[in-house]
Amino acid sequence: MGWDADFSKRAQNGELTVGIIGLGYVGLPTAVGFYDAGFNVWGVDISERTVRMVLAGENPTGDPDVDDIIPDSNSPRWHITTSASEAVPHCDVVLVTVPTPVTEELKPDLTYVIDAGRSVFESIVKGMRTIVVLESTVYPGVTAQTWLPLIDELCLEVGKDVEIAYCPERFNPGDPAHGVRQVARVVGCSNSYVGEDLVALYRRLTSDDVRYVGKLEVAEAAKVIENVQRDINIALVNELARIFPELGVDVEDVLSAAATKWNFHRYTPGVGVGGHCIPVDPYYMMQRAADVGVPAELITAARAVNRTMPLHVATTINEILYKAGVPSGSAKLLMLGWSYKPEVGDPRETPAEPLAEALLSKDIAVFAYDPHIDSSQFPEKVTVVEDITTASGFDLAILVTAHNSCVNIDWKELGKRMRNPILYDGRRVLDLDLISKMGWQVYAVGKPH
Ligand code: SAJ
Repeated sequence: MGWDADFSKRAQNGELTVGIIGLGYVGLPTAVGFYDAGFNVWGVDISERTVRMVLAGENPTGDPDVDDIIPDSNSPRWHITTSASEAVPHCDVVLVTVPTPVTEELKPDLTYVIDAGRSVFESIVKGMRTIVVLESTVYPGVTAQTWLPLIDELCLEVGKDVEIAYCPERFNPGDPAHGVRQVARVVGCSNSYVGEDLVALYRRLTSDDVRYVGKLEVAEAAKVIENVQRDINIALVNELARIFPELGVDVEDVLSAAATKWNFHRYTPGVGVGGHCIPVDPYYMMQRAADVGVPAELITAARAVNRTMPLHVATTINEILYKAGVPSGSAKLLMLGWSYKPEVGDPRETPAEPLAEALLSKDIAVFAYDPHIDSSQFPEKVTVVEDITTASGFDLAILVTAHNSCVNIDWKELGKRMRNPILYDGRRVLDLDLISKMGWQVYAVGKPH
C-alpha cells in the first residue's frame, strides 16, 4: 500500500487507510472527518484517557463542536489505539497532528513533532512508501530538519519506504463554519506527484479549495505567516488603543470610521491575544529569521505590543480604582471570562492569566467567572465564581472574554450587588451607554476615561 500510481484513484474511491497521530482539538475532528468521508481510519494518541474516552464515544477535547460526532468503536473502519506500531502498518497515509508549543524562553518546542515522527517511522513497513504528513504549525524547514535525520537513522529510504509532506491544519476551535470539512488547505511536498495525489485525498475531506503549493517550506511558511499577519493586525489596533484615549478619542470610533474604506481590515483591541496559534506562531517565524540572520523587527515589535496588553489594562484598572477612592489592598475585582476566545473552554495562553497576575501584584483580589472553564483550570490565587447571579461585593467588573454568558448578564442586578458599580469592557462588545444608564461607571480598552 502507501503511495503508488493508483493512489489518487484509491483516494477518490475512499479505498485508503488514513492514520492520525494525536487526537486533540485538530486530530480528532480530522480522524472523524476522514471516517465520515468513507475512509478506513486508525487514530493514535499517547494518552490512555483520550483513547478510553474516544472508544466510549466521549469527547476528550474542550471543543463542543466535537461532541456527538465520534464514530461507534465497533465500526470496522474506526480503530483507536495508543500504539503507533499497531496502527502505522495498516496505513497508506499517516497525518501527524501534535502540539507545537513554545518554551518558557519563547523558543519553538519541537519535541512532540520529533517523538511522533519517530513513533511513525519506527513502525513503517519497508517498501510500502507510506506517506507521512505533518499538519502541526512549524516554521519553514522543520519537517525536513526533524524527520529526515530520523528516516536516515532508521535506514529508511524516501521514495521507497516513505514519503514526507506538509499540510498545515487550519482548524478554528468553536467555529463550525471553518471545520476540517469546510476549510481550504495547501499541500507542500518535494515530490510533486505525491503532493498532487495528497490534494486528491484532502479534497475528499474538505469542500473548500485544496492545492499543491510546491516544496515543504512553502506550505510551512504559508501557515506561519497567516497567523503572523493576524498578530500584527491585532497589535496595530492594540497600539492605537493606547494612543487615542490620550488624544481624547475612542479608538473604536476611529476604527469604525476607517472600516468604511473598501480595503481596511477591521480588528478589535482587547485585553490581549490568547490561544495556541496567534500568540505562538510568530515566535516560529522570529526563530527562523534569527537562524538566517535577518531580524524580524516588525513581527517582534507586534508580539511585544500584544504580550503587554494585559499589563497595560491592569495599570489602567489600578488607576480607575484609585480615582474611585477604593483603598489600596482592599479592592475586589471580578473577571468575566477566562478562556482565550468566546464560546470555547480553552485557557491556553489566555491573557486573563497575566492580567490576573498583574492585578494580584497590585494587591487587588481577583475573582473569575467562566462557565466554559473547569474550576480546576484557574490559578490558585484566583477565586472562582460559580454563580454570577449571586456574585456580590466587587469594586470593578472587567469583561475579559466575550462569551454570551458574560455579555448577556443582568447588568442592572449585578450593578446593585457591586460595592462599586465600575465596569471595564476589555473586548469592546458591550453597549456602554445602556449599561451606564443602569448606574455603572463605564470604561473600556481604547476609550478615553
Ligand atoms: N483577538 C483580538 N482582536 C481581534 C481578533 C482576535 O484581540 O480583532 C484576540 C482574541 O480575543 C484571541 C486571540 O486574539 O484571544 C486569537 O483570536 P483568533 O480569533 O485569531 O482565534 P484563534 O487563535 O482560534 O485563531 C484561529 C486561527 N486558525 C488557525 O490557526 C487554523 C487563525 O488563523 C484564524 O484566523 C482564527 O482562528 C479565525 O479566523 O477565527
